[in-house]
Amino acid sequence: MNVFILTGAGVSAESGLGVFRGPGAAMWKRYDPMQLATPEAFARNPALVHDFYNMRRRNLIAASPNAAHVALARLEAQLARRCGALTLVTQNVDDLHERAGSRRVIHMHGELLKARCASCGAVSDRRDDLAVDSRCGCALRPHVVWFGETPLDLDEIFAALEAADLFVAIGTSGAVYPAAGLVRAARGRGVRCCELNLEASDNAAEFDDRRYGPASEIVPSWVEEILAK
Ligand code: BV8
Repeated sequence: MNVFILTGAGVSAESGLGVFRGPGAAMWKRYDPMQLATPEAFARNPALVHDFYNMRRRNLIAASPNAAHVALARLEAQLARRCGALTLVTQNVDDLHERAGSRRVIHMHGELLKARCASCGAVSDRRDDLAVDSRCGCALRPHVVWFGETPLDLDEIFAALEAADLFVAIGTSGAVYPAAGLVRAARGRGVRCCELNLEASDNAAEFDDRRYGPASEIVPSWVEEILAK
C-alpha cells in the first residue's frame, strides 16, 4: 500500500508551535505571518522578518513532537516492513516529524532550522538566530518558501502522488496552494482521500472520508486502523 500524507501546521499545534488560521492562530499577536512570509517583507524590513523566524526557531528548539508525529513515524516503519511506502509531505518548516522518527520527509515550504545564502542559494544548518549581517560571504535568509515563491521538490511530490493508493491530509486548512490542490490531483486519479483535522478545511468537500478532533488523538487511532487492515 502506498500512502501519501500531506501535513500542515495543525499537526504541530499541540506541540505549541501555533497555526496560521483557525483556532489557535491568536498566538501571532506581535507578528502577522501573512504579511511577513514574503520576499517583499524581507526586502523592506529584514530585521523584523529575522525576528519573526528567530522567535519561531527558538520555540521549535524548545518544543517536542506529539503523539501524531510519533504515530506517523510508526506508520512509515510498518508500511516499509510490509513492502508498502509512506510519502510524507509537510507544509511545516519544523523538524518534529524527523524528531519523532520519520525518515523521509519532504518539506515543500522549506525548513526553519536551515539558512540559505540570498545570493548563491547555498543551504546550511542553522539553529541560532539570524540577523541582517549574518553572512556566508553573502547575506543569509531563512530557508523557507515565502508567498510568491515556488515550493520545493514539486517533481518528487507529484511523482509520489502518481503512485499513491491513499491520500491523507492532516492538520491543514487547505488555504495555501499548490499544497491545497494536491487532493484534487489525487481525486483525479481515483485515489481515496481522507482528511484528519480539528475542523472542516476549506477544501473538505474534496475528501471521501473526514475525521475531526485533535491530531494527537485522531492520528494515532487512524494509524492503528490502517495497520490493522
Ligand atoms: C506559489 C512557509 C507559484 C513560511 C508558507 C489564489 C489561488 C491560488 C494560489 C494563490 C492565489 N493567490 C495567491 C496564491 C499563491 C499563494 C497562496 O496559496 N496564497 C493563499 C493565501 C491564497 N501560494 C504561494 O505563494 C505559494 N507559491 O504559488 O508559487 C507556483 C505554483 C505552483 C507551482 C509552481 C509555482 C507558496 C506558498 C508557501 C508560503 N509559505 N510557509 C512560514 O512558515 O513562515 S505557507 C504557510 O501556510 C505555512 O507553511 C502553513 O503550513 C501553510 C498552510 O497552512 P496550514 O499548514 O494549512 O496551516 P493553517 O494554520 O492554515 O491551518 C491549520 C489547520 O490545523 C486548521 O485547519 C486548524 O483547524 C487545524 N488545527 C489546529 N489545531 C489542530 C488542528 N488540527 C488537528 N489538531 C489540532 N490540534
